[in-house]
Amino acid sequence: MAANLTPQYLEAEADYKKAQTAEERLACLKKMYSLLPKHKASEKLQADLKTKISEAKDEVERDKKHRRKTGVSYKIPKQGAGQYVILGAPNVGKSRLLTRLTRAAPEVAPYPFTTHEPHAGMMDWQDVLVQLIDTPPITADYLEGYLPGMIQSADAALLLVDLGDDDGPFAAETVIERLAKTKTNLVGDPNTSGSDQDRAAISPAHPDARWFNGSAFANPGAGQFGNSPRTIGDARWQFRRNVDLVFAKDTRFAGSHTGEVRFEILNVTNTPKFGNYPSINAVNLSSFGRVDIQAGFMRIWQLSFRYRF
Ligand SMILES: Nc1nc2c(ncn2[C@@H]2O[C@H](COP(=O)(O)OP(=O)(O)OP(=O)(O)O)[C@@H](O)[C@H]2O)c(=O)[nH]1
Ligand SMILES: [Mg+2]
Repeated sequence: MAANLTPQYLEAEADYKKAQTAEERLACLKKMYSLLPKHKASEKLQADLKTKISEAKDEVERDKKHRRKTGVSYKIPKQGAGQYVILGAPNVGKSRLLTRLTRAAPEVAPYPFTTHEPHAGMMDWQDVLVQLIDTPPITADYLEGYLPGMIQSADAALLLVDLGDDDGPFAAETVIERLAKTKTNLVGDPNTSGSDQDRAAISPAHPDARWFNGSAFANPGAGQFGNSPRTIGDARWQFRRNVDLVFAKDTRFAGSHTGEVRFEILNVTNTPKFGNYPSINAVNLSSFGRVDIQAGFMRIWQLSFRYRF
């Protein structure tokens, strides 16, 4: 059965796909819901929209609660016939390209990591103006948090490769791989049950335990960005308990000379803290969600003597 979607609905849907923030997505979803013809054939779509609306509401709430104190986000309003983001590894000439094609003047320098924020410029092309955005570089370890959203909402992305450099193609491949890792689809509840100890794969009693449920995440597929939020506030985390015990005794010797005897027990309750190796915890690996090393230290006893003069 066809849902007979109206042009207004399709327009709202197009806006939704371009939305850059959770708030914008929520507004578009509400509009789509109000424009959706309500009948039997659109029941599934109605339900989908309701789920998406409630997810977007959660995301807006989470963003409000966990708004980063540091870090920045850039939103560049679209201008002209289309918005094109210039991407690439460090020092491939992204900023130079912008200076050649537009009147923008980002810093161009012979060393990597020159650009720290996006710069937009308008390029004349035939009889229209096209918006180009120069961006900070991307490497395996470095990706500005706002970039995936910016790319997602742009009309296209240009990947610049420095063919004058033997490593150029590999650096470009790294950019693609890094972007592919940005987000997954959230398709279930990532929480697992049991105590912290039950959820860690450290004990021989449950070597395959999962800290969180890896199958709650799905790969969105090549060239697609996932819909999972940047942080999942309701996923369970370990409450870190650490109690240190210190006894210290000062003794005064002649004049200003003092001695101090300290007896310390660090992590007196011997409560473990868990961690993992980030490099083996990618979403497509079978070990995803597994926590199998201890991040903190076991109980430490130390006796020290300090002489001050
Ligand atoms: N020979 C040659 N040099 C170029 C070309 N494009 C850029 N360069 C030089 O390469 C260096 C890096 O250029 P940028 O435009 O700063 O490179 P970028 O990709 O913006 O670098 P980051 O901002 O650090 O990522 C500069 O010294 C440029 O003059 C080119 O097409 N040919
Ligand atoms: Mg640059």
